[in-house]
Amino acid sequence: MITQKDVEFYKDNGYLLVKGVFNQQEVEEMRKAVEGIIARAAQSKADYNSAWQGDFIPAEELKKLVLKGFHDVHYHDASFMRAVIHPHMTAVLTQIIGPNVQLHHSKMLVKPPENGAAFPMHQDYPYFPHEKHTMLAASVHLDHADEENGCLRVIPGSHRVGSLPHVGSYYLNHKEYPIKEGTPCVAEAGDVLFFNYLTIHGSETNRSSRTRRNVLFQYREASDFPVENTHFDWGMGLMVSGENPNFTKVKPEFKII
Ligand SMILES: O=C(O)CCC(=O)C(=O)O
Repeated sequence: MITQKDVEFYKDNGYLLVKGVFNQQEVEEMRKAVEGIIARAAQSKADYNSAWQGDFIPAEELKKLVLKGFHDVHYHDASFMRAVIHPHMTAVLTQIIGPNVQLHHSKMLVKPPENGAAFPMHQDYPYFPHEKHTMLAASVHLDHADEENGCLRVIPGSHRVGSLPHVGSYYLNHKEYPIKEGTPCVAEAGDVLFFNYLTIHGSETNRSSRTRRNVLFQYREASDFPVENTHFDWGMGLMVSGENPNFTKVKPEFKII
């Protein structure tokens, strides 16, 4: 799926856009699954607005922004589980992470037209710090994403700077790191943007008349352990590729609620 040059690009820049990881039919299946989650959430009155809060946008504007965000999507619909372990996906992951790859968590991010919420620039590292920094996001595009509908933006090479102080541990100072200065990653439905959890990224408001739907899977190398007891999601540690050299070290505990 990718060449050695792509692997070098990822190592140098901290991100890689891979075209055509999923075909039209697979994209359609995931779009339907996203709609299903939104419909069931509305029915069960669990339909929260997950838009980021903070001073990175004027308060009046922030009030209008909407984000449909749900975690653990592979527990909502089987199409996402198929995507998590899709052979095209694992082909890329094993080249940029190594033979043994685990899922950390999954989520969906739907930015509705006109007022789809922005993401201030941030690193994912403070949310789930790990020892070896192998953690990366694979953001699966379910729509064409461009500057108008708030595509992902990255700061190439920023993963090499290490972890930076975040405002209230959520995002970077927006005056120092304005969203618009990130490199826009224009993508088609079916493309996947891979980026390391130290790579600075974010996205602008969706001001277009088009929805921007993404599903995001976080993966890590199987012997890369968390350094803090934070951010536990269902399915954390599922083997996506290879074998688990340390299975005795981790035992998930579940509580039925
Ligand atoms: O999808 C986006 O626009 C941003 C997602 C993001 O920054 C995140 O989930 O950490």
